[in-house]
Amino acid sequence: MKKNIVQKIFEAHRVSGELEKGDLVKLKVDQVYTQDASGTMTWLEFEAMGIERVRVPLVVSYIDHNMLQLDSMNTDDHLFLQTAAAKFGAYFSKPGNGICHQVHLERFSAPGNIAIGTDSHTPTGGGVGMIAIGVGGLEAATVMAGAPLEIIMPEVILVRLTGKLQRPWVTAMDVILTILKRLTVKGGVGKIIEYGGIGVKDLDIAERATITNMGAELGATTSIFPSDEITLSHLKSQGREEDWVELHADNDAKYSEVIELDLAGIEPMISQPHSPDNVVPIREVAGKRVNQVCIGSCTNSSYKAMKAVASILRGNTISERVDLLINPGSRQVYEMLSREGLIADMIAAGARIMDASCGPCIGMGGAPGTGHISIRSYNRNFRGRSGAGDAFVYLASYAACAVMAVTGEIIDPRDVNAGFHLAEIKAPDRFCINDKFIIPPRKDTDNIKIIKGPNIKEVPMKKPFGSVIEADVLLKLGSNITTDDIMPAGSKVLPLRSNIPAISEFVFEKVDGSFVSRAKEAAAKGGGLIVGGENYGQGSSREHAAIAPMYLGIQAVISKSFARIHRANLINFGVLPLLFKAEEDYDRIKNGDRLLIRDVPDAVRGEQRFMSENLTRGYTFEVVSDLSEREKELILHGGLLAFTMAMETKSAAYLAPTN
Ligand code: MIC
Ligand code: SF4
Repeated sequence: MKKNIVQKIFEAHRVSGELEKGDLVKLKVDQVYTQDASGTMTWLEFEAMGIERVRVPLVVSYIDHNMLQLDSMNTDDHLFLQTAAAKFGAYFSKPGNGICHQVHLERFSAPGNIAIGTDSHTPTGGGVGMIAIGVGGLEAATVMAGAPLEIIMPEVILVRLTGKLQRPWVTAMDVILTILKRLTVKGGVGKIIEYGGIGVKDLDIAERATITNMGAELGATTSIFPSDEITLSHLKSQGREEDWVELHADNDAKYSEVIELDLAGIEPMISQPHSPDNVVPIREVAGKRVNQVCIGSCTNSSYKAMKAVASILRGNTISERVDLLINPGSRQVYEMLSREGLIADMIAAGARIMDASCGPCIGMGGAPGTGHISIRSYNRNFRGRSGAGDAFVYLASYAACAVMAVTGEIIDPRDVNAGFHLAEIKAPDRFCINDKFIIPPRKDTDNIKIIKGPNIKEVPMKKPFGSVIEADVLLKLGSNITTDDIMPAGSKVLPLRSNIPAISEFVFEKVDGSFVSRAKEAAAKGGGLIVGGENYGQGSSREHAAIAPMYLGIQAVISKSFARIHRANLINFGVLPLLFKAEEDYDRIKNGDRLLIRDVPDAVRGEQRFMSENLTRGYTFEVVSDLSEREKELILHGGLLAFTMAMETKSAAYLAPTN
């Protein structure tokens, strides 16, 4: 049978299941990585499972998100993560080494491997032909404990690239923004996007990684490129050519859909507030005054991107009204730019150079001013994510960002008459390799003590369901609700990631300031319910968007559809993801209605149809669930952790070593 790349990698890793769309597939995992914002919970969960050492060939714990040290909380968490990595057998990437996805791409990504990461942009690794999937922390902890990864087989679609990018002002960012415009933030749900066609040869690894990174914004399970000579030269330049395997789809391999994209037709694009798919050609919004420009993030902070930015800024001065913030993606990138004098070019132009970290992308500093326009080379522009609720965040390529920092207005770089030079940049033959701060796993772990600061609290668990759920609808929401809406990030909230009681005070803070107090009142009367539209929980992998509502007493979310990672997180923490059987029932429910959902455990075990009643308005309706057999077990136990801990031996079915 002719196979696509996804089928080839899945087959080589299959533990069980058919590779047919909708089937439950269990896969052996080669690599797991965590980052600090989601990692504290993940490692606490791993510790709670009582396993002595990770049972996956490669595990890396990165520090990149919670880098502001306003008090002792983030620093304490870093020490916890460092000591946990030492104790449990993971590499530890110190603060300053860079953004997990960029560092992983440089130092660990391997074609043909399967990696999971506790961050939604893990698919960045698809740029080198690796299946890289973002998951919730508990999912990752379970895999680190030796369980296979379980996923419902997505459909595989092909994006066939033809032509060449018309350089110099069109970049890979414009490619993925064009795809987002076409497919929207829901367009990739339930899908893996495979890239192919002759145009692939025109894209280097940094460009491919930008495209797979932002596949997360399409809602795709992951995205992947072939592994070819370009992949080989990337690995060679990182001193890792032994990790190379060639990977191509067979001629006539089958896909559920084929999308044609001519690279030559792509022009500079921009995503307008407040959704990454709100994309137009830059020319359509030209002329608006710009207050802030931020360049970096896991989408656009490679050596190539940064070198291009330096070449644009060299000899120029940024506009008086613009604040320009630049985060190199990794220590490797930062060191190389510094040695070549490129940081000096940026500084001379007026840029502020920040840590090699996520920074303003997750509201860790760099918040725009009131009502300001911020242009960012990042991947998400959800309202409030920047730290300023009324700011207008646009997303564009690093090249367009650099130009706009100088002009002080939104402009298509092709329309700037003179004064800008964008050098043609080739990936170097050899990157500067310095792994001294990626601390390898220790063998002698007996005397290692895991150090926990006072802000680190235990992982809470949910009680299993009684026979009915009788609860109030605490919040009715529209479509495309993000995890940033549910559980905000930013400098004030992120340090509380290891403390669920404290972080739960911020649930839906930016959407409805009285949600938490209503939830607390409701907790005494059977808990609460949330009603959502399509694609509930899109965006990040943060399981806090499930744990904190659970902690506040949320029993179920009833929605038209769910984003993949968030749905899994709800189930992992024992919250029922329910679907409206009839669309009009969504319209009929109002905020504050009291609902009765009958025979919950029986319905979960049986046909997953839940007879429900709106006690406030006096009508009955049906909601359903689509839980797999495993998910049913998890829900009935109150979640994955409760399930795992309820098992007599830690090595029963779900933790059976797979390697
Ligand atoms: C994000 O970009 O939203 C984050 C912060 O990286 C999240 C992870 C988290 O919230 O810990 C993600 O993308 O998964
Ligand atoms: Fe960090 Fe932003 Fe990338 Fe998330 S999207 S990993 S916050 S740089």
